Amino acid sequence: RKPSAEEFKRQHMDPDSPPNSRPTYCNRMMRRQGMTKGSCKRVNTFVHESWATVKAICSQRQMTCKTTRRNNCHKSSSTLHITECRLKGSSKYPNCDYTTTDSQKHIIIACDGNPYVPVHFDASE
Ligand code: CPA
Repeated sequence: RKPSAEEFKRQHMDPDSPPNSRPTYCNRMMRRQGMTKGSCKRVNTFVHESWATVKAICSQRQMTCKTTRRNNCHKSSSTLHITECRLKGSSKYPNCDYTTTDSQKHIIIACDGNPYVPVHFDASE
């Protein structure tokens, strides 16, 4: 199945909550947003900004993606509030146990389609 903006929103958008370093945030959100079904997704970033702000990155600086050789990635001109969830080494499915780290960074996303919208979270820096 082709990645879609709806999938991007489910996995990466949390506009209504402020950046949050409560240690339980990732365990709760990764489960709630369906990323602990079948296996524990290893790394996932949530963005605490509006959809308008994130969508606008598709018209900002274009670059080669970090995780593929595709050229449809874009880097945010500003830093954004994000939370990174990383699976702990000691975690054993189905008990997906994550570290929660909030930060303010530039994000790199892939955009696709017409309208040209975010479909993949590539990296933050
Ligand atoms: P996702 O955004 O669902 O990198 C693997 C996953 O880890 C990726 O998943 C994002 C996440 N991650 C993260 N934060 C990080 C590092 C990684 O959240 N700091 O990807 C959605 C879909 O997009 C996948 O099915 C693959 C596809 N895809 C990959 N590159 C693409 C591109 N350039 N254009 C369109 N789709 C692409």
